[in-house]
Amino acid sequence: MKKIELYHGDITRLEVDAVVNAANTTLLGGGGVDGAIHRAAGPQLLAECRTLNGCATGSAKITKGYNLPARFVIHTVGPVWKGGNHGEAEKLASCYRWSLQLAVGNGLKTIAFPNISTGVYHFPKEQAARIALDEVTRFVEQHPEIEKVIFCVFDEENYQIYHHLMS
Ligand code: AR6
Repeated sequence: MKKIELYHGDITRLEVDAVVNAANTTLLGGGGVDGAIHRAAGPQLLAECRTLNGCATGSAKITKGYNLPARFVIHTVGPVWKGGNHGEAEKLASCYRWSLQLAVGNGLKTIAFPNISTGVYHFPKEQAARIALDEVTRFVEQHPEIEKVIFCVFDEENYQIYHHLMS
């Protein structure tokens, strides 16, 4: 069975141990996938996020999933694209690694990622997809306890990129 899957749709619908949120350093909500996750999880998610004191770019923190079908939310903060010479690639790779490390540390086996930084943070989509696939592939090879990683793509452009890279 393949451990890495592609799903085209809304991450808030996925029944997994954890969905990853593409948050900002405040962890206090925003637009895009962050807004969708907070709306679907309900106000208790924001209440728990307020206790976390934010999160650094490239790092991740975990909360419960509240009204989501997912049991947990892993909030990570992707880099804002500033042309590519500001450590953006390494910071994006770090988001995927930290999120997976948190999942393993909490005994979670199934995890879904959105396309971190490729919305309002403007990271080039194909480069971001290659980084995401490289990091996740390497991690699951080294951590057999992870059973499934889903790349949840929402927009058509990301879907075409992932479909091509994964086939
Ligand atoms: N399910 C899955 N993916 C989604 C959904 C959804 N419901 N909605 C959007 N996407 P973005 P960023 C995809 O802008 O670039 C927020 O305001 C979307 O198609 O959500 O990391 C935060 O608070 C895109 O491919 O996140 C931060 O301030 C991907 O999610 C900032 O945006 C990421 O787009 C983070 O920016």
